[in-house]
Amino acid sequence: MTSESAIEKVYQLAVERYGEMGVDVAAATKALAGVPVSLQCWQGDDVGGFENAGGELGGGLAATGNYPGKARTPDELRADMGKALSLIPGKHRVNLHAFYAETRTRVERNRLEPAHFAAWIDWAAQKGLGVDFNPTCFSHPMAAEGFTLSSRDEGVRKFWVEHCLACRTIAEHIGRRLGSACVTNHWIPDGYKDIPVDRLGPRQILRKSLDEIFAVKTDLACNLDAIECKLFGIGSESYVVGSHEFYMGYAATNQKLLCLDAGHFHPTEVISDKISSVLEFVPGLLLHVSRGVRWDSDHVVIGSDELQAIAQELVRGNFLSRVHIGLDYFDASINRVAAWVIGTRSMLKALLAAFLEPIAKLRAVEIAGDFTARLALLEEAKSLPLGAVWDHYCLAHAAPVGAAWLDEVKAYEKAVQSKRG
Ligand code: RNT
Ligand code: ZN
Repeated sequence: MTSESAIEKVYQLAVERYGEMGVDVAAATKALAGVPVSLQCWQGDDVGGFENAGGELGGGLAATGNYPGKARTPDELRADMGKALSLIPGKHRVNLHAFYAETRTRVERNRLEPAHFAAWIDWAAQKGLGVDFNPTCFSHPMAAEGFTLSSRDEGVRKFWVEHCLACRTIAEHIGRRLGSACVTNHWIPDGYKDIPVDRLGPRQILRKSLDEIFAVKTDLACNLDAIECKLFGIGSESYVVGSHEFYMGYAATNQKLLCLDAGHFHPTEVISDKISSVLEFVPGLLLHVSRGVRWDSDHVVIGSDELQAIAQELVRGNFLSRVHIGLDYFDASINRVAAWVIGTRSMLKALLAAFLEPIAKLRAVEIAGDFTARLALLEEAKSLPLGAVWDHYCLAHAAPVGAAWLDEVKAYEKAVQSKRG
């Protein structure tokens, strides 16, 4: 066990060391405490949802792995998320998908109501968590043809428009109840496996559907709409209706939040460089922080160069009031509670590193045209004593220090998850 006094000692030395670089550690940790990360509920049950237990995961999504102990009920999922949240410093949010509704009998997705999320809302209120929301336009017979909001079948299209409208009503209710705007992210899987001859038609239909959905005004203090693009998915390799250009144009024209998912671009294309570009034209962003490995594989977020670059952009640009950070991955090959903890702690640590950057100095040398110093100082900054500040931050926020959280997950796995059939 690391002793508290040792943590305190190295922290004091770190404060001094950062101070020499012109960095105020207390200001950095205070800023970090104000940044919530939205934890995706779907990591806990491999994007299963609770409406038709046993239904196939659709929309070209794939959760690979068969690690035992996934959550089977809403109570189990809440317990698992509660466990994960207790191992992460700070106050955060929970991201729900519509098919995590709790209904006594089957309720069609276009008939969902706030009441079907009462247990989630009460739980979040009691824990002081914000909640975000998503229409579920996949894993459903009406999505079986591969088209939802862009379907040429008017019955199908209407159904999904109604579903999105129902979701926005639910989100507005959630935001009002919890006193914190709910970000509603609209993602659809629509696309073709093979080369289409009409790329325009489905996009015109999607535009019309979005117009119908957003024609109903919601209170911006309670609900914020986001739209999420994608380059390709499994089964939509050749064409995705909701491409980056499509939603970028729509979000800019209609002043919606744009959702950038780190796994939704060409493998060498990064979202960190997009943040300052698109924020010139859209009111805000939702980030789906993810980690693609060779493709949009939704691996657990780790402290990669790109994660650091995302955090740096958010902090350097002072964008955090306009950017909502959500995680989006689903790994079924490791303990699912650990997957949340690893990804969220990595995200927070990357933000802390960004807040601790000797930015004044870096900016000064860049403006002076001294690119030698810029590169040199950026490299030196990488080995400043971040770990000492992070450990102290965890301690101050009553979260386990270092890998101590892993013992708690192992104990939880033994006592709770391993007992699930
Ligand atoms: C799919 C999108 C989308 C989903 C979630 C479950 O490629 O990234 O955000 O992962 O809605
Ligand atoms: Zn996503």
